[in-house]
Amino acid sequence: MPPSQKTERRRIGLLGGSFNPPHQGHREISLAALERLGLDAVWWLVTPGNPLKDPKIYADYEDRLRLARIVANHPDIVVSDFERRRGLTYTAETLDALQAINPNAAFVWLMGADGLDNFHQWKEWRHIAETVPMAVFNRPGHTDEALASEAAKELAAFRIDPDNAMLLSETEPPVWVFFPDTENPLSSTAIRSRKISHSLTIDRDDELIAPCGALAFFLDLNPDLGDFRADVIEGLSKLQKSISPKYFYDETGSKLFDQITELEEYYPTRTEKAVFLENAEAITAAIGSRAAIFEYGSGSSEKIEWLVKGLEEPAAYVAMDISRDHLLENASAIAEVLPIPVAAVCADFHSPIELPKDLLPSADHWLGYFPGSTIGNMTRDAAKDFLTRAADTLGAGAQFLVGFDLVKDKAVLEAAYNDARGVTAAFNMNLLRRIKAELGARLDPDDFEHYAFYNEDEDRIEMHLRALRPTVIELDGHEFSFDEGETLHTENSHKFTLEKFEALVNQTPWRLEKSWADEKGWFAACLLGNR
Ligand code: AVJ
Repeated sequence: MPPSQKTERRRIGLLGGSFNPPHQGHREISLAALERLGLDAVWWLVTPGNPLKDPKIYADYEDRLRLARIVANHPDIVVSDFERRRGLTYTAETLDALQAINPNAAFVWLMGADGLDNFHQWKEWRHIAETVPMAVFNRPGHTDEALASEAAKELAAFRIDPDNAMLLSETEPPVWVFFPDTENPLSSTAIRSRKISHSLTIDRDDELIAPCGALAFFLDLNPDLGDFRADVIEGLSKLQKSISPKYFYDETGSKLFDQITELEEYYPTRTEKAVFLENAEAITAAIGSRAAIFEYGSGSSEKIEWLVKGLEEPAAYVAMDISRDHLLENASAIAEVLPIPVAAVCADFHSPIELPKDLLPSADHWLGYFPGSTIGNMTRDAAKDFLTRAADTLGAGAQFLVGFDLVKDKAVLEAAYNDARGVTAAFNMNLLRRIKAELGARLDPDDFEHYAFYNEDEDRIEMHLRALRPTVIELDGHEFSFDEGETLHTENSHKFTLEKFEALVNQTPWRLEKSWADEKGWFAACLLGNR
């Protein structure tokens, strides 16, 4: 992962409290802080219980979170259950934990003036003051009596003028500011125009872990999405013209793939589902208790339900995908229905991934999950490298559950990629449409045909676009000519025997623990372990 180029740190205000109930005062302080301190976001840290207060007076935690999200109603206010997830009750510990996982954020502690009154009774309050700059907001109608409090007196020398408040977040603590009036400096029309219905704050330039809506965390590793134009030019320049299958999956391509999975001839998706569901008990028993699941290429997160239901005390589900918007949408949706913490990581599994595992402390071990025979798209070397990286990501004592397509009768294989309705052909041809529409290439799709066959030497289905007659693709002044019958190679879909898969696995830190297949022996699920 290249280090972030951004030199300016993200400025984040932290407003802690029981939010019992959340109210406009919380919102006013947050809006004032955003404006006057020049913050990028305010995180509301909803504490499960204030040790100074009686636990019986608390409303249900989920209710407080939900209500807080409604009251916040602002794109830059994020309601977080971080303290509950980490089992933290003291602000001093929460701050240490947040700084440890977000070294690139500049945190500011926000408080109402009433908080200052008893601040000197907080656990390690001096440590707090030495750890983060603080901003105290007087509430309308209150006098400046908070300034007479014990903590205010002791910290008096570190107080700066509200006129310099913009510098607060970048000033070395201890430092604090007191705003005698917390009138919201934004006009109400300005607030209204910024209202949205949910509060998701995502940083796209920084690698940042933010508490994010219903998600336990969202980690954005800013994956390289590839340069379609450069990759097409490079691929068309090769002796065997080729292009990565990842470019199949624009919106049209993704819809076509969904249709493929429903086709009579396309057995893999339904066979895999049957393998997982029919062996659910054995699979979940072999995984054991308190596994945290990390799904590679989680897409619509549909396949997690095959697994999670039968698992004993699953600890967490972390969805990972390269497509940020789909990931957030699908992971957030699954977070609402799964009874375990759900998080999301935007990344490319062709690069190393480091998980913030300490955010999910109850896990006994990690389980990589890679269904869909996507591993078949990789060359053997790439698959070996991928499995080796995954062992690193998941750590010692991890397991890895992989679904892959098995070698079988050639006619069955070839039919699956040459369906009678021509959906696979349309899926393949969609690439030409994209090259034409998005890159402005000059080409005639009618000069090409879908071509898929089983290459027995390589144990793989190959998909190509084959020229029906001599033709040219013109792109950015380049002319790429095709002889009649010449192909553009668009995809490999490797098939394995169990023996060959195990031989591949043995060249990585993993060992085969168990495997399952359907009666016909068409599709397999393997559980690997690195213990
Ligand atoms: C998603 C890679 C598993 O190889 O069968 C389906 C893609 N290509 N039909 C596969 C695909 C053509 C699919 N994978």
